[in-house]
Amino acid sequence: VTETTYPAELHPDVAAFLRRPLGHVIAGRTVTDAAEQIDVLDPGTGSLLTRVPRGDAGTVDAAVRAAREAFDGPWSRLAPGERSKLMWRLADLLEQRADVFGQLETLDQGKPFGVARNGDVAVAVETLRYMAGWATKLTGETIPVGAPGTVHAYTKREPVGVVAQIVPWNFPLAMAAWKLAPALAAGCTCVLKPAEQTPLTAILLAELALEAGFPPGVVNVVLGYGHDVGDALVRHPGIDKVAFTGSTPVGKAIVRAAADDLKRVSLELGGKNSSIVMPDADLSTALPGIVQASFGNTGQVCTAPSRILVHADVAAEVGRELADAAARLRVGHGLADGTEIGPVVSERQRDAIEALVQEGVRAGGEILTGGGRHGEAGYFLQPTVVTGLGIDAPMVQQEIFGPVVNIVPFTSADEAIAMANRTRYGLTAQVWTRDVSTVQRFADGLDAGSVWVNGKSMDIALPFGGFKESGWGQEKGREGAELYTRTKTVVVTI
Ligand code: TXE
Repeated sequence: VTETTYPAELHPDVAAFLRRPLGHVIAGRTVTDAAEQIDVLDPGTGSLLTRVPRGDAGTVDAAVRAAREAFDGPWSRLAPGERSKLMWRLADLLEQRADVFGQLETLDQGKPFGVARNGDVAVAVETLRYMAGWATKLTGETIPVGAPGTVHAYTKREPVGVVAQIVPWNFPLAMAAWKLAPALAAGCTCVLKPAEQTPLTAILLAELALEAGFPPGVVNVVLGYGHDVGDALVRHPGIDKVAFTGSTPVGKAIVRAAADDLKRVSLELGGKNSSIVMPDADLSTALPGIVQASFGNTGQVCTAPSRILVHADVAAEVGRELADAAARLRVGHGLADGTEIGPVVSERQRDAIEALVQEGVRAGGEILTGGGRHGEAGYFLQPTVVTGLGIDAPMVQQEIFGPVVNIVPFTSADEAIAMANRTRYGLTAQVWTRDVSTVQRFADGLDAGSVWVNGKSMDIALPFGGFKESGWGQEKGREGAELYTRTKTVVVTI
C-alpha cells in the first residue's frame, strides 16, 4: 500500500488497517493462519491493497461452532431491549468512523468516496438503527380457539438460530448490515461471508461489533471463495438458515445444497429491470433519475434499470439526452475529487460487460455513447447507451451489471408492461408518467417486487425482494426482521 500513489491521502486508520495482518473473525478473535492467502485489489488502480487468509471447511466449522455457543449461551440470555442497545452502540461507532469505513470501501470496491461515506456507511448505520427497533416488536398473537375459558392459544416468534449470510461485492458494507441487523434484532447469531473481492469493511465491522460489546461468537466473519467456504457454510449441519445475495445461478446452487437438511433459504438475486418513460413524463426529473439509477455504483446494482423503455413519441429525444448525460459523467478513481463513476469491481467483470456490449453491437445495436474502456490503469468502462435492439436480444435479456443501458421504444402502456415483464427476473420496475390511471395500470401489471413511480426509494422500512428468478423472501421492513424468526403455535388446554 505504501508503494501505490492514491489521488487522496489515506486516513491513518485505513493505512494502519491495510498494514496489519487481517483474518477471519471467529469467537471474538482474529484468525490469521491459513495455508493460502487471497489478494485484495484496488479496482481503481489494479494494484494490491492487502491479503486475507483463504478459509476452508475447518474455518467454517469453527465459526459455526462459535455462533452456536453464543446462541445457546450469552446471546439467548439477553433481553430484546439489550440487543437493541448493542445495535445502537454499533451504529454510533460506525457513524463516528464513517471516514474510515468510507475510504476502505472506496479502495476495496471502487465507488466514489462521497457515495461510500454518505451513502453506503449511512445506509448501514440506518439499517442497524431501524432493525434495532424490531428487536422489541417481533410479537405473536393470541388466537380465539374453543369455548371461552377452555383454551389459551397463541403464537410466539423465536429466532431461527445460527444463520449463514453470504453477500456480494457491489455494496459490501451495506449488504453486510442488511444481513446482520435483522438477524441480530431477531436474536440469531451469524456467520457472514463477504465476497472474496471485497472483504475489508466486513472484517472491520465484525471487529467494531466486539468493541460495541456484542458477546464473542455473535458476529463471525469467514473469508474465502464461494465454491469452497461459501458452499461449506451452506452445507454445514449447524446452520439453521441461509441468507444470500448474489447471482441467480449461485442462488439455485444454494437451494440445492440447502435441500439436504431443508435449511431455510432467503435469496436476493439478479434483475433485468425496466425504467418506462411515458410520453407525458416530466423529463426534467425522469432523465436525472434514470442516470442515477442506471449508472450509480457503475451500474453494479441489482435494482439498476438496464432497459429504458421509451414511448416512441419521445424515444429519439430521450435517447439523445440520456447519451449526453451519460457522456458527461466523470469517470475516475473513487478517491479523486469530483468522481461520479468509479471502476467496475474486477477485471473479470469488466471483460464480461465488454463481451455483452460487443455481442449487442454484432446483433445490430447502435452505440449512442461510450462502448469502450476508460483510462490506462484500473477496470474502468465508459457509461454506455445502446439503441436498436429488441426486447428479446441477449443484451436486453441478460443482467449486465455495468454502466450500460439499452433503449427500447414502445407504442402503448400495454406493450410497455408486456416488454417489462418479458424477462426471467422480477426485481424492480420504474415508471415515469403524470397520469394517475396509468400509474395504477403499471402498479398492477408489472411483475416486479418493487415498482417505483417518478423516482426510486430503497428506504430500510420498505420490504424488498424479487419475484420469479430474482429471489425468495423480502428483506428490510418488518418482513426483513421476521425472515429471521420461526413461528411457534402454543395451545394450552385449561
Ligand atoms: O456473483 P456470485 P459473481 C450477478 C451480476 C454479476 C454476476 C456475477 O450479474 O455480473 O452475478 O457475479 C458467493 N456457494 N450479481 O460471480 O458468484 C461468492 O463468494 C455459496 C448480482 O461475483 O453469485 C460471493 O460472496 N456461496 C448480485 C457471493 O456468493 C457462493 C450481486 C456472490 O457471488 C458460491 C452480485 C457457492 N457455490 C452479483 N459461489 C445482486 N443480486 O445484487 C459463489 N458464492
